[in-house]
Amino acid sequence: MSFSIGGGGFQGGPKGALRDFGENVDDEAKGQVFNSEVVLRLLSYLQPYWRHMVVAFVLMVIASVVSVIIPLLIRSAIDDTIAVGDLAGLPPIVLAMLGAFVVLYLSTGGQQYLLAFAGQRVLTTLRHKMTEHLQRLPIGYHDTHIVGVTISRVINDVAVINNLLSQGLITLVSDVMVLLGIIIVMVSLSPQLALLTFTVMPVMIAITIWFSNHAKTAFRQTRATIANLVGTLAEDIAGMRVIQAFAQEDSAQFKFDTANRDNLDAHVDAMRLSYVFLPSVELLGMIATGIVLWFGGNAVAGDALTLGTLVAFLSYVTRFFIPIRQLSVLFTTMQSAMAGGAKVLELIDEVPSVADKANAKPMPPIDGAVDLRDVVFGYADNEPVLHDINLSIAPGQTVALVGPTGAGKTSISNLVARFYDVTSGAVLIDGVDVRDVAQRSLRAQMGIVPQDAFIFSGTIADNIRFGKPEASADEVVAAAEFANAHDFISNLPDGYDTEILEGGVNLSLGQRQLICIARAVLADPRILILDEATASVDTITEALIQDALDRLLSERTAIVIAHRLSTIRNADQICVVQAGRIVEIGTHHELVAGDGLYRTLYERQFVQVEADLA
Ligand code: DCP
Ligand code: MG
Repeated sequence: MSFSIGGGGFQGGPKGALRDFGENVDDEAKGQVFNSEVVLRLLSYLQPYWRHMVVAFVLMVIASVVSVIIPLLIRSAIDDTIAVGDLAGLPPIVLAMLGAFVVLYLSTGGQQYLLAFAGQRVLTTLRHKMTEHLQRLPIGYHDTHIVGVTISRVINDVAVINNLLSQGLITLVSDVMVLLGIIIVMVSLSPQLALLTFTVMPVMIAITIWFSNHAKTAFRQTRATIANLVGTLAEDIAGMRVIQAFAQEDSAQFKFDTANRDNLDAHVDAMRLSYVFLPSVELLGMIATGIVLWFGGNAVAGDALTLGTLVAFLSYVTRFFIPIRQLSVLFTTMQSAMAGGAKVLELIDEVPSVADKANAKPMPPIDGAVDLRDVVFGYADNEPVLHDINLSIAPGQTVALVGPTGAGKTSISNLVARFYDVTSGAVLIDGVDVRDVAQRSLRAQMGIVPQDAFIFSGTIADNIRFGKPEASADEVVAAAEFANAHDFISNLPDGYDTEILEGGVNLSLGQRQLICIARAVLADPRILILDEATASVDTITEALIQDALDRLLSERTAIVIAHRLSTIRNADQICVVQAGRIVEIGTHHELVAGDGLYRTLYERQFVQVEADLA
């Protein structure tokens, strides 16, 4: 018994089923390594932990200096004691080395701890900020953004930023410091050997540039493919019922496998680069060591160099390549952090298309008059789906919106709840333009019973008091009684404390509807928007729901996207919507007496049913 075939529901507009989930590919294509705006803004999140960062920085400087000093101690041990046969000087040097290692150990450990401490807190703050903002963003945003990708933003992208802020920047500074320190010490120990070591540098620079360029593409690819994978998975899980119903497991699996394989290929590519690059750096280090050993050995034999200096030098050559290797890996971390950071900031900066005015006042207690005046509205610019809507509802009246699917019924109700703003014209409640008041104060006085009877995980009582968390147990029971839900709830083993699983799957659809009605009853809104569910339930439940709805609708202004004949008949006004326009308005008797769309729809859908029932 339905005037419209299939309903849009309040939660979601039509979402493109087959979309490319890797929406961040284009942005990452820029592959920026450093975006000062992104870094500065992200750094501001570290500000509350500046003390931690300062201490971490100091510890980092200490660790860098100590690590540069240790080979000098070895040199001293060889040249000043072992080589001259004066072993008395050896123990202090060994002790000094031990001390240096302890300092290195403590400073590195402390630094890691402080960075992790601050980094994890920034991560938490960013996630808080993002979800807070997501809640502020209008339904229009959520209707047009892919759930999986948004989740990926809040979880994955934030984690890359954490890598950058906590580890990355400090590693960058410390690597550069160590590198400079080593170069200075090497040059001062033996300029000739230092120059010989640096002969491998051009090759080193060349392969680093090669690696970075390829890594840019490879890592971009891994991130794009993982976004696609998450998106595909999220959609498959959400659509599992349909997949199984149409026995399309194989094609869904194939689609997922394709995404999965793309991700694998991207990772293998990226890893292959590392397999080539890192050993190449290793090899260059070996070549440099060979050069130093050869020329340095000759120099020691010719008394141009002390043995200790040679040993220290060899140690520096080995160390020299560690920061270089780390820096090139860091390079890719920075790239993903810049791309991820830009995405995170974009979300935080997203300007709500439905926003409170600066001087928005709270909506005064609502009496219940609703007026739509010359309303034009479209979801996309220049594509109006509602034209010249004029509708006036007196306080306490029930208006039934009927009409073919896609006519604009849900859209009209979306405007009254201000989920969207009109393109032109105005929606007035008690004569107040809904755009002039604070959204939350407006919606707090409105009740919405969505078509899909959305239930949260938690207990039944939690769900009923969702709109009024402070409600007492008695109030919850009273609301359930009013909504005809009390009987079935009391028959459950745990009654009102029954734990509901995510999506309310352990309740029947009819039970979920009754709970949603109880939720609206408890909130006692002055204006109620009801998207009647079309799903049929058994006749007893149907009667319970009907009875509950009748009581819920009386005494308040109600806009009902109606499918039940009884709701339509009892309505004070029936508003027939077709192709975005109100084509007929009147009571059931008036409209049936006419010969418009209502009468056609009525005869086609209900007369036969009534005859059957008679
Ligand atoms: N529309 C859109 N973007 C959205 C929601 C809807 O472009 N996020 C379009 C689809 C329809 C038109 O707006 O062409 C009207 O959609 P409604 O959801 O308002 O239609 P109804 O509620 O009348 O249809 P149904 O009975 O199927 O729920
Ligand atoms: Mg609809």
